[in-house]
Amino acid sequence: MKKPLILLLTFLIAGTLLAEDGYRLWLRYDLLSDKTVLNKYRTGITAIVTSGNSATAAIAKEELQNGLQGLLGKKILPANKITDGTIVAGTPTLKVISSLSLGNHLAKAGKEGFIIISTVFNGKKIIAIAANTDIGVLYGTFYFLRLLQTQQAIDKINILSVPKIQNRILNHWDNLNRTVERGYAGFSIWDWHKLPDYIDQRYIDYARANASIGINGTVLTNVNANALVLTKTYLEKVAALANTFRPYGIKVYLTARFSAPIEIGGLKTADPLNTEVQQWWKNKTNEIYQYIPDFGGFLVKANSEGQPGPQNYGRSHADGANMLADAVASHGGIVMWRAFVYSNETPDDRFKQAYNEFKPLDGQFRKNVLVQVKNGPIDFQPREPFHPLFGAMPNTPLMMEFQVTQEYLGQGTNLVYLSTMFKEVLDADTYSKGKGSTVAQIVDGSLDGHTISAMAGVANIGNDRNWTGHPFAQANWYAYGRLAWDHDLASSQIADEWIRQTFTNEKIFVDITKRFMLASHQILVNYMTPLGLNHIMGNGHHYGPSPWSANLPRADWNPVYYHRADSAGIGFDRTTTGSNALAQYANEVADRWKNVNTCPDEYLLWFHHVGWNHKMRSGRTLWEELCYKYYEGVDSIKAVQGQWDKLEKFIDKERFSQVKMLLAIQVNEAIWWRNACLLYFQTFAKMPVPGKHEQPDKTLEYYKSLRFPFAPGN
Ligand code: GCV
Repeated sequence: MKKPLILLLTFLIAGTLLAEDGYRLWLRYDLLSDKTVLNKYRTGITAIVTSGNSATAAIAKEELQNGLQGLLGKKILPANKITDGTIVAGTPTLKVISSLSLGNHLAKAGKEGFIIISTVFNGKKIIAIAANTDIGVLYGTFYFLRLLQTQQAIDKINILSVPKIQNRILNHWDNLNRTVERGYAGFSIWDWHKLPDYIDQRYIDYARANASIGINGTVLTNVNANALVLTKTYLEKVAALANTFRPYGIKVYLTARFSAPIEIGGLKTADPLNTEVQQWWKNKTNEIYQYIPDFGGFLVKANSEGQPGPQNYGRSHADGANMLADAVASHGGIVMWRAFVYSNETPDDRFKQAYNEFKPLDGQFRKNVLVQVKNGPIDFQPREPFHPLFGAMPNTPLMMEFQVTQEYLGQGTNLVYLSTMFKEVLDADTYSKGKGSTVAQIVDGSLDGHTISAMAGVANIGNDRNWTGHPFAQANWYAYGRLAWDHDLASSQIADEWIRQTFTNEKIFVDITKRFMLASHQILVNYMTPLGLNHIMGNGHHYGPSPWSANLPRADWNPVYYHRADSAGIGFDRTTTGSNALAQYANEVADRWKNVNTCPDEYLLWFHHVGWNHKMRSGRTLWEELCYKYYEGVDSIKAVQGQWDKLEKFIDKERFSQVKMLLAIQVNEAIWWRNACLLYFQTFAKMPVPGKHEQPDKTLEYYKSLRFPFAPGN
């Protein structure tokens, strides 16, 4: 081969290897750029000693070796002897760990927690990553590598980290035909057709990524469930996935279609009080556990949006959940029963319906049932007040359901960091047991003394090369996992870690990116649904604005049901003069929100029908404020676009230009939202958009005419 050709090939291969296609997520382990930090690490870390023979222990060891080699640019070898700078990662089966007198701390670490401590053993300076179990060691290893990736000092570490929530779960809304409901990152990563024989490397990398942020469960299938997944053919496939995930500490769960006894069992009924039905579920569950001995349990959407459920037989949600709970109980399984219910036929505010149905059932569920509640009362809107069920069912473990996929938050094209939104809900004070009764304390079980706890995040993962479509959507997967482990973490810390690991430790890049990530949720709310507007998006696919929609078959699917704009004003009166949904909250919360003058601006139109000329805190009228917010949203995202352009030199070309193109789309979509909504609401307010703003350049008719028959995720 001629020299230039060899050179060209070498260049091409190197180019391919270096391509940043986003596949490596936050686990890139590239050589650290800060030479001072690098030298410190290189002298401070000399060898590793690990324990255990399990697959999990082997993964921890490999992760540590690979991570150190990548970050430090040198091989750190396993040793038999402790020397200065040894990293000892293991359980008390390792003599070094047992002799460190970590007893008390280890007792607190429980089954999954870990300790990382820089200490001295036999006169040698070491760093110990200690845990009671191999999975704890793996979590600690990831944590330690994160410290290095983010260039933290390691000479005086003393960390005890224990998950606050037991079951930290992803919910995949993945169908057996590989489409993903509300998925914006391609098709499902589960290749059902090739399973169980073909184990895609992605399954392993998925498990590793989840373990790195502490996620320990995955519901493989859509809550709009297909009973076929419970048949032998599919259970073999599920078992293959479960086997792949197990060493990473991840349990598999399935969605149970309530009518499965009829559809795949040949029974005439699925009535939960029918003994044949009960027996069918027991047998089915026993069969599942034969395939998957550590099967986590079932997630159920029942009597909601057309899904079958116990109410088809005049039974309650508790009857349905308890039947399944009895079937999995002896195997240690749980049932996650969703509270996302509302009915068009019920002549009451949709906001109130889940509470009305579930609160009376408090205390009636079996011990292994968790009621899974969305963060807000309607449906993952850009901003919702916390769900009134949090605080209303002290005798039932309530789990949080967040939506990580951005169904209502810009789908595949908008850069929105969701951690601030998650935190807003977790930190909300329900006052259910006096001041300081936060949603987080209800979810982690500490407020009401529950022994099981869980959090679910509707996954944003697909088979796109970079997993999540938008490069910044990876941050939402990451943030969800980190918060499920520790809901006290600050969104800024999570963003900081994620940016440094995913892109670079360069200070300017980190500072600027972090700033706009932290602002991004409010920016989106401003240009989509300011001041408490909600559910005004396109029909079915939920893409783009459509506040005028009024012709869907169900009143509670129409945007006009939610914003209630008329010549007098806009917003949903949920005070005593309206639906009185506020009565579902503790007095302290309701009292603040029921008064138009004390209700925070961000929730105003959630609870009040407000006159167009109402004076806001800012001194502007409501109409002016609405215009102001929409314009502020667009201006802010344009500013983000400008900031991103300045960051080009700090990162790779691929991801830089992907984000640049997506931001251009986002700016256009923000302008679309602003113009379409203001032109429409103006037909009621009958006032001009204040003059200093650039005026909409298209007509309302134009915006109304737009159609998106193939919008993704629908
Ligand atoms: C899985 C919303 C979504 C549906 C989703 C449903 C749910 O209505 O638009 O796609 O169905 O929530 O959470 O069950």
